[in-house]
Amino acid sequence: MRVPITHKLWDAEPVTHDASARRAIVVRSDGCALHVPGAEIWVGVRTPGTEVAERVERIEATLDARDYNIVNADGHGDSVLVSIHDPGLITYLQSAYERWTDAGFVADPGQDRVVPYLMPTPGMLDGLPEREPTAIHAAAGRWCYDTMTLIGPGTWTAARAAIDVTLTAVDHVTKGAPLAYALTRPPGHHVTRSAFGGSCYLNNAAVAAQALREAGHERVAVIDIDAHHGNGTQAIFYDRADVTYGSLHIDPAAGWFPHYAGFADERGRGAGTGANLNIPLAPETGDDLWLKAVEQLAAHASALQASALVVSLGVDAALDDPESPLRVSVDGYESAGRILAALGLPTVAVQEGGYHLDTLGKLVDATLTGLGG
Ligand code: SP5
Ligand code: ZN
Repeated sequence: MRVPITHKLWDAEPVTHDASARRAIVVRSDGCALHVPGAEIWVGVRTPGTEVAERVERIEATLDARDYNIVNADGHGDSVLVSIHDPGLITYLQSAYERWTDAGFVADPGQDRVVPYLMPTPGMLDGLPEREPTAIHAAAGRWCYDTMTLIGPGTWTAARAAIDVTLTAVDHVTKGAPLAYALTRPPGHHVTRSAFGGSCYLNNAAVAAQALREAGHERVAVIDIDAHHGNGTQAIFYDRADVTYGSLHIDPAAGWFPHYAGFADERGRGAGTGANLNIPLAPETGDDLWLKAVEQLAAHASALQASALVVSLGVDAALDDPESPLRVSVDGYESAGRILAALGLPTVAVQEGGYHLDTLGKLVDATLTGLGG
């Protein structure tokens, strides 16, 4: 799994990695640790959050020990972000925690995170305009579609830092690096243009794809190997032919998040018809079938003639992961990386889910090793 250590005989300095391999540049930010979920409220029960800062700390520690080139993110403006998300969502995320504390909810009724209580579903509005409510406790359901994705004091800073990490990784690739990895947190693929959820606040992978488009790539493929369907990324590009989305994931029809999206008959709409590909998998699926699906996703990206690749790199399909019933091995992740590397495209890998702290680092290292070709 590790890149073999080689020594050039004519050189005093040991060369730690094969120079021909596409060794990932790793981009990170201190800001990404500042989001503390506090809890996830699931079926009304407050349980400990699983999307914790220790996830990125563990991944970085492993990559650091394996001599990746790790760099800090550079600051970037909002231009790509506002082309992906509704400005109302951005303004809401930026201000929600302060509005919540100003309204006194931390003391009374004793809730230290922004939690929705009312969601204006299409059925409730029945054609009425989706107004911006005055009360923060009502606004909390205007932009968020679940009760698991809470907002605390560092949430906005972390989500915005993840965008800087992502855009810095894109910069490396547009300047000629073959492979960059954005060590993002919080993750992003469940966020649509105007609604967040699934432990995600801003869609990092969608921002990466759009930034690659703006850097001159005519067609960008997003391949999502997170255990869950990336309903947000799918929705953002559903009508477009210039950014294709392919995902393999635990079958929503088997009762898994995001429940309402990720079905095989979702193929895109209008100009995007045929550009979207979903491969739902049964619980307990292991390496063989999972890798066959990865091959199908690679073939789809290749057939649509993408010139750049974004990998939504969730490692929660792993055997030990508590959030999905898929059973992919560390070697399976390395093989997935190799299959995608064979496309020969400049690649930005963006961290999504993965919740088993003890194995996160080696799963990511294995995938990046495979992506290195
Ligand atoms: C980015 C990502 O992987 N998001 C996945 C979010 C899916 N969460 C679904 C949670 C379903 C209920 N889990 C119960 C655990 C209670 N803490
Ligand atoms: Zn996931």
